[in-house]
Amino acid sequence: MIYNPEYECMEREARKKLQLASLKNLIETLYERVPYYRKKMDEWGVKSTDLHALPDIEKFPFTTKDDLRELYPHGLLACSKDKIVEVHMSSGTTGKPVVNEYSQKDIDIWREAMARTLAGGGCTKDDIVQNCYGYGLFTGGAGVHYGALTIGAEVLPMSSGNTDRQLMVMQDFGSSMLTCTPSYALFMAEEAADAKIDLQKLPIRKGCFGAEPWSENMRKEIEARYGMKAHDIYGLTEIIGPGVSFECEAQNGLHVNEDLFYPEIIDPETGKTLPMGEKGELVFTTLTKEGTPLLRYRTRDITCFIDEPCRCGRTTVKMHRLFGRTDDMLIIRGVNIFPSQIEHALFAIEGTEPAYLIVINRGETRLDEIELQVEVKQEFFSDETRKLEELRNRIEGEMKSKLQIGVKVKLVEPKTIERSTGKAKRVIDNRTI
Ligand code: DLL
Repeated sequence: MIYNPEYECMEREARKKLQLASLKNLIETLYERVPYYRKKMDEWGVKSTDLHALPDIEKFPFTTKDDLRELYPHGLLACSKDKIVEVHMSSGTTGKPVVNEYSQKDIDIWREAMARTLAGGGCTKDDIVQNCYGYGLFTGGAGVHYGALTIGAEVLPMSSGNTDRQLMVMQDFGSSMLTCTPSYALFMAEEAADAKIDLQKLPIRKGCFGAEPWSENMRKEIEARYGMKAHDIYGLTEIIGPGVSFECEAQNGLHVNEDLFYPEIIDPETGKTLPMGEKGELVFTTLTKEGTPLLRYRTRDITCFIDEPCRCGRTTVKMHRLFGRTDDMLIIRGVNIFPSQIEHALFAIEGTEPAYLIVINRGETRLDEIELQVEVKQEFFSDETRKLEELRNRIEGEMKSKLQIGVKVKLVEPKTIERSTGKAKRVIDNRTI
């Protein structure tokens, strides 16, 4: 279902005109109201009058996560403080959190963006949405909640965790749509299997998953276990939360809500815009936000645009599911490795469970070593050790051929790797430089 055909299926040239007008307006507002942007634009020697066509955006300065941290908590506010009605934050692993301060207009934008997102995943007013994204400062819970209400669906505001209760509610209230991180969806499925709950027999038929990296194989696993269609949804606190881009029924790339968020892909080293289709860092400008609008925000997420007509009828550009982040790239003995590559290779191997942990140590010889802990099916532990040995060798062989570097594999019993009800932690880096 397309929630807002007028904007989602808009003729492309008309959308470009709209984007240009919004962008001019935004730049003027930022220059007038946010001292930080005024200073930066003055330093770069650019004014809103320098924007004649969309590609002129390249003349304007970027905003980075470090800028946001430095300006914590209110340094990027572009409207009067009394207009703010809600605040969300994301903490990350280091430093001050990044903040998004929403005016009522921003909440309305978010509702719209999330209604489109959930509709892309098949949500209608007849659905019962079991929302297991965390409620609180995290944007997942509130974002899905607003979107579902906007569509007119029923929401079960579960938040994350308490899996027994999640499964009870899922059965007793007949949830038809699930929203949570993909790793939590799989964890719930494992718990359901242990409790002899047959998910296939429940009405749960669709899901919108995101907030962390996941792979095509993980999608297949979720779809098979629940008997559902699983859709990827993307967003970040700084821009709006979830609702920036989402998959439609084609499940082949995520449509960007382009009339609200202007996307660019740049070379992370040089900052130059890359030609259509090339992989690089995703950058967003919020076109209509009022509270904390951002100009050319560098997300550190790596993807590419897919610029081909989509069978769903939406005309918005699509982004490929994320390949990784500029900052989660591991450099092991000079080789660049993304955790997503490890996951991809692992999921193709029969016998492994969808839980793994990458541990990086600096070995005795001062060389970096990757230990990959992988859960395997219980039967491998009850069978002869030869089978375990064979599986371990297979995984090690596969990793070597895919990553061009040796990985030590440790097979562990099911459920020994710690599960998260929110974003999964996949890497432990024990190196001290
Ligand atoms: O994770 C917003 C969100 C909530 C998105 C619920 C989808 C569903 P943050 O906590 O600020 O916001 O984290 C944003 O998470 O820059 C990506 O690196 C990662 N991320 C978000 N969605 C996806 C996805 C929310 N679908 C950061 N695939 C982003 C891979 C994702 N990574």
